[in-house]
Amino acid sequence: MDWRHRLHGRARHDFWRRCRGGDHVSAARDYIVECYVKTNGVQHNYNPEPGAHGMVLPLTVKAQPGGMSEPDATVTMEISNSGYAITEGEFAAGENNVRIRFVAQKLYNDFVGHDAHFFEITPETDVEATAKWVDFSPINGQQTPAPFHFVGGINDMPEGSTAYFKVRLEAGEYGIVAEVPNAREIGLFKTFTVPNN
Ligand SMILES: [Cu+2]
Repeated sequence: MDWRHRLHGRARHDFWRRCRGGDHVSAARDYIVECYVKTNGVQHNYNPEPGAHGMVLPLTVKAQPGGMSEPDATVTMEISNSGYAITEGEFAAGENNVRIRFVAQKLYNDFVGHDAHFFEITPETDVEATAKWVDFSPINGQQTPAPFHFVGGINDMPEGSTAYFKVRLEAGEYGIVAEVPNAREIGLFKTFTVPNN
């Protein structure tokens, strides 16, 4: 999977409502994974003609528990209304097993909520442009090519849930941003340094 093509489930809003209502998933559910990054103004989930975009994938989650154990985490980060906080461990050079706790969640007026997208900061990186790019609602939002190199992350999930992902980092500077309007101004933005081992 190409992480630069972020994947979203359009069904997630329905998922949110069910989770908030305490109606835990007890039957098989169908979902759609989609990419809504834009190229030449066209979102990738759109399929105007054969061979064009159409980055959508239907999938079914079975009701039977998968029996998987909780993944290990080398660093734990919480996302709340006030931003990101590392609560256990730290980012290091090499592979990081990241646990994200969605302590608070809400929908912003671009229909997206708190999430965490990691990008490299080099002397050439325009951090302000990057923080704005991830908001898809402006006409140039999430339009390829991105002004930064995206290394990994996790999309919005319901409040109270926990997500896991792996990210391989080299020593250097990184940023984390949420794809909501004015993310940097409202604090859904953080930078961190990975030291040389
Ligand atoms: Cu795409």
